[in-house]
Amino acid sequence: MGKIKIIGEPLENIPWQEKPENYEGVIWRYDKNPLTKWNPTKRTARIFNSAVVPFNGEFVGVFRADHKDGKARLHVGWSKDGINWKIEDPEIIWKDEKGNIYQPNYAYDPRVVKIEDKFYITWCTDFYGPTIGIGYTKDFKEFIRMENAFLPYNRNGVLFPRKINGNYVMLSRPSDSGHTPFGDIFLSESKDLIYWGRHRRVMSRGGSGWWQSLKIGAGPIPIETEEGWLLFYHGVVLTCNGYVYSFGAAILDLNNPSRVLYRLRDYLLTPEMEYETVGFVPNVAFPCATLVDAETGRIAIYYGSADTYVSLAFAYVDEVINFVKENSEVVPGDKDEGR
Ligand code: BMA
Repeated sequence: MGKIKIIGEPLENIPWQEKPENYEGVIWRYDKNPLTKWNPTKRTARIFNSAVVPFNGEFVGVFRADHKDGKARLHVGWSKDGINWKIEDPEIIWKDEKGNIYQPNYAYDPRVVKIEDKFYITWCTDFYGPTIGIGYTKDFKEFIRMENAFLPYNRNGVLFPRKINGNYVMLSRPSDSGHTPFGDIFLSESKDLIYWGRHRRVMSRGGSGWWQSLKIGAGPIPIETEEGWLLFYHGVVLTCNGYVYSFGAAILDLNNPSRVLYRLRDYLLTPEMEYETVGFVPNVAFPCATLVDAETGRIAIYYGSADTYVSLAFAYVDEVINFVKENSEVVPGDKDEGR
């Protein structure tokens, strides 16, 4: 049993592999990565940056699937073990709350979270440029799309798994219409998931760690722990060969998550393996989901690799939190409320 507790449900069948012997890091990769291959379904070329949740004793996911026309769309996938996935070939069809088709032009980098009786999905959608789309499902068969959460341009919309002080809370990363060469993580609140306000800056790029010097963006749904919200996030550095995406972690205040308590100076995982360094976009490790077992403190992290594959890594919550605390460097202003 981990010393620092996750506040949440047990997940006995969490996909899991023990840490390799003599391994020094706090995150280790699944030794049979990647979980998906090139051309995984008839109409899709690559499936990566995707989100999974427990469902009826098994697992379901919303997958980012780039079709053979090069455009990103969302597909549902099913799995008994969280490792072997059967991904549907047709994309998700969205309807609005009146039942009319409301299909995004493109859709990518989904996150999924269960709040009360619904699974909410946020993704990067086309609204005269990229911004945050939001919708929900109860059964992963019918999908209701709500009004777009934010104005363009924005990406990496990530909901907290419960209301905080009576409001829904969403992290996001204001951006530009292209391959944004800047970016900090902000937070917005809402009473109804329609009207958003009380915007705060959570954390900014930079610090002495170059891996997060260009931009940062929230990754999976934050994990509630006794020590605060554990947030895995991606950080980007610009090299002579383009952007390199790594990921790290931060701990946010439980009652006021715009305050960063601790934040890693060094990355947790950076592209090293061939399935991370070689692919459609080389050198990308982009986490979008975790499964957590509150009983044992186990965390399974799903991350997109090289914009080509879904990959999996593992960690124990107490090891990650202790590592973040021991190697923390909070960038000026991150500890503040940010208003
Ligand atoms: C970002 C997003 C991600 C992608 C990354 C690297 O802007 O589009 O989906 O993984 O670039 O290409």
